[in-house]
Amino acid sequence: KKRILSMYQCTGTFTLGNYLGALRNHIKLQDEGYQCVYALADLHALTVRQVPAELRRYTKEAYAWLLAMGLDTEKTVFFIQSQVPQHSQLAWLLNCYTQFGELSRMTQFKDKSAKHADNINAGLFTYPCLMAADILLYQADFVPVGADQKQHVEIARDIAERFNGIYGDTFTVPEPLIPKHGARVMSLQNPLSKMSKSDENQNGNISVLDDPDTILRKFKRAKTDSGSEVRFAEGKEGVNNLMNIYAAVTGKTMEEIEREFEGKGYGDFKPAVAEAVISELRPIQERYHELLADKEFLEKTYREQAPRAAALAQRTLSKVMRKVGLVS
Ligand code: AQP
Repeated sequence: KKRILSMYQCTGTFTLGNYLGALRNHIKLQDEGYQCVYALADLHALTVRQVPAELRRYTKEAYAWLLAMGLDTEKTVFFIQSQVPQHSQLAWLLNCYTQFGELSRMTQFKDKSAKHADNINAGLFTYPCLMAADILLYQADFVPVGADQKQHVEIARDIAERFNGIYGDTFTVPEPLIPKHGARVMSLQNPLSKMSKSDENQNGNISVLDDPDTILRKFKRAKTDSGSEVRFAEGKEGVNNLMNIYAAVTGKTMEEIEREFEGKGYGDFKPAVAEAVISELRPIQERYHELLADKEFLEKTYREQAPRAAALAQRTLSKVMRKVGLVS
Protein backbone atom coordinates (compact mmCIF):
# COMPACT_ATOMS: atom_id res chain seq x y z
CA LYS A 1 0.00 0.00 0.00
CA LYS A 2 1.18 3.51 -0.78
CA ARG A 3 1.62 5.64 2.30
CA ILE A 4 0.22 9.13 2.84
CA LEU A 5 1.38 11.59 5.47
CA SER A 6 -0.56 14.69 6.39
CA MET A 7 -0.28 17.07 9.31
CA TYR A 8 -2.47 19.94 10.41
CA GLN A 9 -1.72 23.03 12.42
CA CYS A 10 -3.76 23.37 15.57
CA THR A 11 -3.33 27.07 16.15
CA GLY A 12 -7.06 27.74 16.03
CA THR A 13 -10.37 26.19 15.10
CA PHE A 14 -10.48 24.69 11.62
CA THR A 15 -12.21 26.84 9.03
CA LEU A 16 -14.60 25.84 6.28
CA GLY A 17 -11.56 26.30 4.03
CA ASN A 18 -9.54 23.67 5.92
CA TYR A 19 -12.60 21.41 5.89
CA LEU A 20 -13.56 21.65 2.20
CA GLY A 21 -10.06 22.21 0.86
CA ALA A 22 -8.25 19.54 2.82
CA LEU A 23 -9.73 17.57 5.72
CA ARG A 24 -12.78 16.17 3.94
CA ASN A 25 -10.76 14.92 1.00
CA HIS A 26 -7.87 13.63 3.08
CA ILE A 27 -10.03 11.54 5.37
CA LYS A 28 -11.58 9.81 2.36
CA LEU A 29 -8.14 8.54 1.38
CA GLN A 30 -8.21 6.04 4.27
CA ASP A 31 -10.92 4.18 2.31
CA GLU A 32 -9.24 4.53 -1.06
CA GLY A 33 -6.45 2.01 -0.62
CA TYR A 34 -3.83 4.19 1.03
CA GLN A 35 -2.15 3.69 4.37
CA CYS A 36 -2.64 7.04 6.04
CA VAL A 37 -0.57 8.62 8.79
CA TYR A 38 -2.09 11.83 10.12
CA ALA A 39 -0.97 14.14 12.89
CA LEU A 40 -1.47 17.49 14.56
CA ALA A 41 1.59 19.68 14.20
CA ASP A 42 1.81 21.25 17.64
CA LEU A 43 5.62 21.61 17.50
CA HIS A 44 5.28 23.66 14.32
CA ALA A 45 2.76 25.88 16.10
CA LEU A 46 5.50 27.04 18.49
CA THR A 47 7.30 28.93 15.73
CA VAL A 48 4.75 31.64 16.47
CA ARG A 49 4.11 32.67 20.09
CA GLN A 50 1.08 30.80 21.45
CA VAL A 51 -0.97 31.11 24.61
CA PRO A 52 -0.13 27.75 26.29
CA ALA A 53 -3.64 26.92 27.55
CA GLU A 54 -5.11 27.78 24.14
CA LEU A 55 -2.64 25.67 22.21
CA ARG A 56 -3.48 22.69 24.43
CA ARG A 57 -7.20 23.28 24.00
CA TYR A 58 -6.99 23.76 20.22
CA THR A 59 -4.94 20.57 19.92
CA LYS A 60 -7.52 18.47 21.75
CA GLU A 61 -10.36 20.11 19.85
CA ALA A 62 -8.72 19.48 16.50
CA TYR A 63 -8.15 15.87 17.51
CA ALA A 64 -11.81 15.45 18.41
CA TRP A 65 -12.91 17.18 15.21
CA LEU A 66 -11.02 14.78 12.96
CA LEU A 67 -12.40 11.79 14.86
CA ALA A 68 -15.88 13.28 14.51
CA MET A 69 -15.33 13.54 10.77
CA GLY A 70 -14.80 9.80 10.65
CA LEU A 71 -11.05 9.42 10.87
CA ASP A 72 -10.74 5.77 11.85
CA THR A 73 -7.81 5.08 14.16
CA GLU A 74 -8.01 1.36 13.38
CA LYS A 75 -7.06 2.08 9.78
CA THR A 76 -5.17 5.32 10.15
CA VAL A 77 -2.43 6.28 12.58
CA PHE A 78 -3.43 9.62 14.07
CA PHE A 79 -1.18 11.22 16.66
CA ILE A 80 0.03 14.47 18.17
CA GLN A 81 3.49 15.42 16.89
CA SER A 82 5.05 16.36 20.25
CA GLN A 83 4.17 12.91 21.64
CA VAL A 84 6.45 11.21 19.15
CA PRO A 85 10.01 12.37 20.00
CA GLN A 86 11.49 10.96 16.79
CA HIS A 87 10.22 14.07 14.95
CA SER A 88 12.49 16.40 16.94
CA GLN A 89 15.37 13.92 16.78
CA LEU A 90 15.31 13.52 13.01
CA ALA A 91 14.70 17.25 12.54
CA TRP A 92 18.03 17.98 14.26
CA LEU A 93 19.86 15.54 12.04
CA LEU A 94 18.23 16.99 8.91
CA ASN A 95 19.22 20.49 10.03
CA CYS A 96 22.77 19.38 9.42
CA TYR A 97 21.95 18.33 5.85
CA THR A 98 20.05 21.46 4.85
CA GLN A 99 21.67 24.59 3.56
CA PHE A 100 21.17 28.10 4.90
CA GLY A 101 20.60 29.29 1.35
CA GLU A 102 17.78 26.91 0.57
CA LEU A 103 15.95 27.74 3.80
CA SER A 104 16.34 31.46 3.04
CA ARG A 105 14.49 31.00 -0.23
CA MET A 106 11.32 29.57 1.37
CA THR A 107 8.46 31.95 0.67
CA GLN A 108 6.67 30.97 3.85
CA PHE A 109 9.68 32.07 5.90
CA LYS A 110 9.78 35.36 4.07
CA ASP A 111 6.03 35.91 4.59
CA LYS A 112 5.96 34.84 8.22
CA SER A 113 9.07 36.79 9.19
CA ALA A 114 7.55 39.90 7.66
CA LYS A 115 4.34 39.28 9.61
CA HIS A 116 6.03 38.44 12.92
CA ALA A 117 9.00 40.83 12.70
CA ASP A 118 9.34 40.89 16.50
CA ASN A 119 9.90 37.12 16.71
CA ILE A 120 11.95 35.80 13.81
CA ASN A 121 13.14 32.76 15.72
CA ALA A 122 15.40 29.95 14.54
CA GLY A 123 12.46 27.53 14.55
CA LEU A 124 10.63 29.63 12.01
CA PHE A 125 13.70 29.43 9.80
CA THR A 126 14.32 25.68 10.13
CA TYR A 127 10.61 24.77 10.05
CA PRO A 128 11.06 22.96 6.70
CA CYS A 129 13.56 20.56 8.35
CA LEU A 130 10.98 19.56 10.94
CA MET A 131 8.41 19.21 8.19
CA ALA A 132 10.82 17.07 6.15
CA ALA A 133 11.36 14.92 9.26
CA ASP A 134 7.58 14.53 9.65
CA ILE A 135 7.30 13.21 6.12
CA LEU A 136 10.51 11.18 5.80
CA LEU A 137 10.15 9.36 9.14
CA TYR A 138 7.12 7.52 7.75
CA GLN A 139 8.63 6.84 4.33
CA ALA A 140 5.59 8.60 2.87
CA ASP A 141 4.98 8.18 -0.86
CA PHE A 142 2.53 11.06 -1.05
CA VAL A 143 1.81 14.25 0.85
CA PRO A 144 -1.55 15.86 0.08
CA VAL A 145 -0.98 19.59 -0.22
CA GLY A 146 -2.54 22.77 -1.41
CA ALA A 147 -0.64 24.75 -4.04
CA ASP A 148 0.69 27.06 -1.31
CA GLN A 149 2.55 24.20 0.39
CA LYS A 150 4.20 22.61 -2.61
CA GLN A 151 7.51 24.26 -1.82
CA HIS A 152 7.68 22.39 1.49
CA VAL A 153 7.36 19.02 -0.19
CA GLU A 154 9.98 20.07 -2.71
CA ILE A 155 12.51 20.87 0.00
CA ALA A 156 11.73 17.55 1.73
CA ARG A 157 12.41 15.83 -1.59
CA ASP A 158 15.69 17.72 -1.98
CA ILE A 159 16.80 16.79 1.53
CA ALA A 160 15.84 13.13 0.98
CA GLU A 161 17.66 12.94 -2.34
CA ARG A 162 20.74 14.60 -0.92
CA PHE A 163 20.84 12.22 2.04
CA ASN A 164 20.23 9.17 -0.17
CA GLY A 165 23.00 10.41 -2.45
CA ILE A 166 25.54 10.48 0.38
CA TYR A 167 24.51 7.39 2.37
CA GLY A 168 22.59 5.21 -0.09
CA ASP A 169 18.84 4.61 -0.17
CA THR A 170 17.41 5.65 3.17
CA PHE A 171 14.33 7.74 2.55
CA THR A 172 11.39 7.35 0.19
CA VAL A 173 11.32 10.53 -1.91
CA PRO A 174 7.78 11.91 -1.37
CA GLU A 175 5.52 13.34 -4.03
CA PRO A 176 2.90 16.03 -3.60
CA LEU A 177 -0.66 14.80 -4.06
CA ILE A 178 -3.00 17.53 -5.22
CA PRO A 179 -6.53 16.30 -4.49
CA LYS A 180 -8.94 16.37 -7.44
CA HIS A 181 -11.76 18.10 -5.60
CA GLY A 182 -9.73 20.50 -3.49
CA ALA A 183 -11.88 23.60 -3.34
CA ARG A 184 -10.02 26.78 -2.47
CA VAL A 185 -12.20 28.79 -0.15
CA MET A 186 -11.73 32.54 0.05
CA SER A 187 -12.52 34.98 2.85
CA LEU A 188 -16.19 36.04 2.87
CA GLN A 189 -15.08 39.60 3.51
CA ASN A 190 -12.20 39.72 1.07
CA PRO A 191 -12.68 37.15 -1.69
CA LEU A 192 -9.18 37.82 -3.00
CA SER A 193 -7.47 36.31 0.05
CA LYS A 194 -7.93 32.78 1.33
CA MET A 195 -10.11 31.95 4.27
CA SER A 196 -7.72 31.52 7.17
CA LYS A 197 -7.85 30.52 10.85
CA SER A 198 -5.73 33.48 11.83
CA ASP A 199 -7.79 36.08 9.95
CA GLU A 200 -8.36 39.02 12.26
CA ASN A 201 -11.73 39.64 10.69
CA GLN A 202 -13.73 36.67 12.00
CA ASN A 203 -16.67 37.62 9.77
CA GLY A 204 -14.58 36.54 6.81
CA ASN A 205 -14.08 33.05 8.10
CA ILE A 206 -16.57 30.30 8.90
CA SER A 207 -15.28 28.14 11.72
CA VAL A 208 -16.38 24.51 11.59
CA LEU A 209 -17.77 25.01 15.10
CA ASP A 210 -19.89 28.08 14.30
CA ASP A 211 -23.55 27.67 15.25
CA PRO A 212 -26.29 27.95 12.60
CA ASP A 213 -27.17 31.57 13.44
CA THR A 214 -23.56 32.67 13.13
CA ILE A 215 -23.12 30.83 9.83
CA LEU A 216 -26.28 32.42 8.43
CA ARG A 217 -25.24 35.89 9.59
CA LYS A 218 -21.75 35.58 8.10
CA PHE A 219 -23.05 34.39 4.74
CA LYS A 220 -25.69 37.15 4.64
CA ARG A 221 -22.93 39.71 5.18
CA ALA A 222 -20.57 38.15 2.64
CA LYS A 223 -19.08 40.67 0.19
CA THR A 224 -20.47 40.26 -3.32
CA ASP A 225 -20.83 42.94 -6.00
CA SER A 226 -23.32 45.55 -7.13
CA GLY A 227 -25.03 43.08 -9.50
CA SER A 228 -27.66 40.54 -8.57
CA GLU A 229 -27.17 37.61 -10.92
CA VAL A 230 -25.89 34.30 -9.55
CA ARG A 231 -23.38 33.59 -12.28
CA PHE A 232 -19.78 32.33 -12.24
CA ALA A 233 -17.76 35.04 -13.99
CA GLU A 234 -14.63 37.11 -13.83
CA GLY A 235 -14.97 40.16 -11.62
CA LYS A 236 -17.59 38.43 -9.46
CA GLU A 237 -15.08 36.95 -7.00
CA GLY A 238 -17.42 37.14 -4.02
CA VAL A 239 -20.21 35.30 -5.84
CA ASN A 240 -17.75 32.85 -7.37
CA ASN A 241 -16.52 31.98 -3.90
CA LEU A 242 -20.07 31.39 -2.64
CA MET A 243 -20.78 29.27 -5.70
CA ASN A 244 -17.62 27.24 -5.09
CA ILE A 245 -18.65 26.60 -1.52
CA TYR A 246 -22.19 25.66 -2.56
CA ALA A 247 -20.85 23.36 -5.28
CA ALA A 248 -18.39 21.67 -2.91
CA VAL A 249 -21.08 21.01 -0.32
CA THR A 250 -23.97 19.98 -2.57
CA GLY A 251 -22.01 18.33 -5.39
CA LYS A 252 -23.86 20.51 -7.94
CA THR A 253 -22.11 21.95 -11.00
CA MET A 254 -21.86 25.69 -11.68
CA GLU A 255 -24.46 25.39 -14.47
CA GLU A 256 -26.89 23.65 -12.15
CA ILE A 257 -26.43 26.36 -9.56
CA GLU A 258 -26.94 29.13 -12.14
CA ARG A 259 -30.15 27.43 -13.25
CA GLU A 260 -31.37 26.92 -9.70
CA PHE A 261 -31.05 30.65 -8.95
CA GLU A 262 -32.07 32.04 -12.30
CA GLY A 263 -34.27 35.09 -11.78
CA LYS A 264 -33.46 35.13 -8.09
CA GLY A 265 -30.92 37.42 -6.43
CA TYR A 266 -28.17 37.23 -3.84
CA GLY A 267 -30.87 37.61 -1.18
CA ASP A 268 -32.05 34.06 -2.01
CA PHE A 269 -28.66 32.61 -2.81
CA LYS A 270 -26.76 33.57 0.35
CA PRO A 271 -29.15 31.86 2.83
CA ALA A 272 -29.22 28.79 0.58
CA VAL A 273 -25.42 28.52 0.78
CA ALA A 274 -25.62 29.01 4.55
CA GLU A 275 -28.25 26.26 4.90
CA ALA A 276 -26.19 23.84 2.85
CA VAL A 277 -23.13 24.49 5.01
CA ILE A 278 -25.16 24.20 8.21
CA SER A 279 -26.54 20.78 7.24
CA GLU A 280 -23.11 19.58 6.14
CA LEU A 281 -21.52 20.52 9.47
CA ARG A 282 -24.39 19.68 11.83
CA PRO A 283 -23.88 15.90 12.20
CA ILE A 284 -20.12 16.33 12.60
CA GLN A 285 -20.62 19.05 15.20
CA GLU A 286 -22.94 16.73 17.14
CA ARG A 287 -20.41 13.91 17.20
CA TYR A 288 -17.67 16.40 18.01
CA HIS A 289 -19.45 17.66 21.12
CA GLU A 290 -20.02 14.10 22.33
CA LEU A 291 -16.38 13.20 21.81
CA LEU A 292 -15.08 16.33 23.48
CA ALA A 293 -17.28 15.70 26.50
CA ASP A 294 -15.65 12.28 26.97
CA LYS A 295 -12.20 13.50 28.03
CA GLU A 296 -11.02 10.05 29.07
CA PHE A 297 -11.78 8.51 25.72
CA LEU A 298 -10.07 11.33 23.85
CA GLU A 299 -6.91 11.16 25.98
CA LYS A 300 -6.81 7.40 25.81
CA THR A 301 -7.10 7.52 22.03
CA TYR A 302 -4.27 9.95 21.35
CA ARG A 303 -2.03 8.38 23.96
CA GLU A 304 -2.49 4.97 22.35
CA GLN A 305 -1.77 6.33 18.90
CA ALA A 306 1.60 7.89 19.79
CA PRO A 307 3.50 4.60 20.29
CA ARG A 308 2.06 3.24 17.03
CA ALA A 309 3.54 6.22 15.21
CA ALA A 310 6.78 6.01 17.20
CA ALA A 311 7.29 2.38 16.19
CA LEU A 312 7.09 3.32 12.51
CA ALA A 313 9.24 6.42 13.00
CA GLN A 314 11.94 4.65 15.01
CA ARG A 315 12.69 2.25 12.16
CA THR A 316 13.69 5.17 9.96
CA LEU A 317 15.46 7.08 12.73
CA SER A 318 17.62 4.07 13.72
CA LYS A 319 18.65 3.61 10.12
CA VAL A 320 19.61 7.27 9.79
CA MET A 321 21.55 7.29 13.07
CA ARG A 322 23.55 4.25 12.01
CA LYS A 323 24.29 5.69 8.59
CA VAL A 324 25.59 9.03 9.82
CA GLY A 325 27.89 7.36 12.37
CA LEU A 326 26.11 7.62 15.70
CA VAL A 327 26.72 4.70 18.05
CA SER A 328 23.74 2.48 18.85
N1 AQP B 1 -8.99 28.73 2.47
C1 AQP B 1 -8.60 27.50 2.19
N2 AQP B 1 -9.14 26.83 1.15
C2 AQP B 1 -8.76 25.57 0.87
N3 AQP B 1 -7.85 24.89 1.57
C3 AQP B 1 -7.28 25.50 2.63
N4 AQP B 1 -6.35 25.09 3.54
C4 AQP B 1 -6.13 26.11 4.41
N5 AQP B 1 -6.89 27.16 4.10
C5 AQP B 1 -7.62 26.82 3.00
C6 AQP B 1 -5.73 23.78 3.57
O1 AQP B 1 -5.96 23.21 4.83
C7 AQP B 1 -4.92 22.29 5.14
C8 AQP B 1 -4.52 22.39 6.56
O2 AQP B 1 -3.92 23.61 6.79
P1 AQP B 1 -3.16 23.90 8.12
O3 AQP B 1 -4.03 23.58 9.28
O4 AQP B 1 -1.83 23.26 8.12
O5 AQP B 1 -2.96 25.46 8.11
P2 AQP B 1 -2.93 26.55 7.00
O6 AQP B 1 -2.78 26.05 5.63
O7 AQP B 1 -1.92 27.54 7.46
O8 AQP B 1 -4.39 27.07 7.18
P3 AQP B 1 -4.92 28.41 7.73
O9 AQP B 1 -6.34 28.17 8.12
O10 AQP B 1 -4.68 29.51 6.76
O11 AQP B 1 -4.11 28.68 9.04
P4 AQP B 1 -3.25 29.94 9.47
O12 AQP B 1 -4.22 31.08 9.48
O13 AQP B 1 -2.76 29.57 10.84
O14 AQP B 1 -2.15 30.09 8.46
C9 AQP B 1 -3.82 22.53 4.12
O15 AQP B 1 -3.82 21.45 3.19
C10 AQP B 1 -4.22 23.81 3.43
O16 AQP B 1 -3.83 23.84 2.06
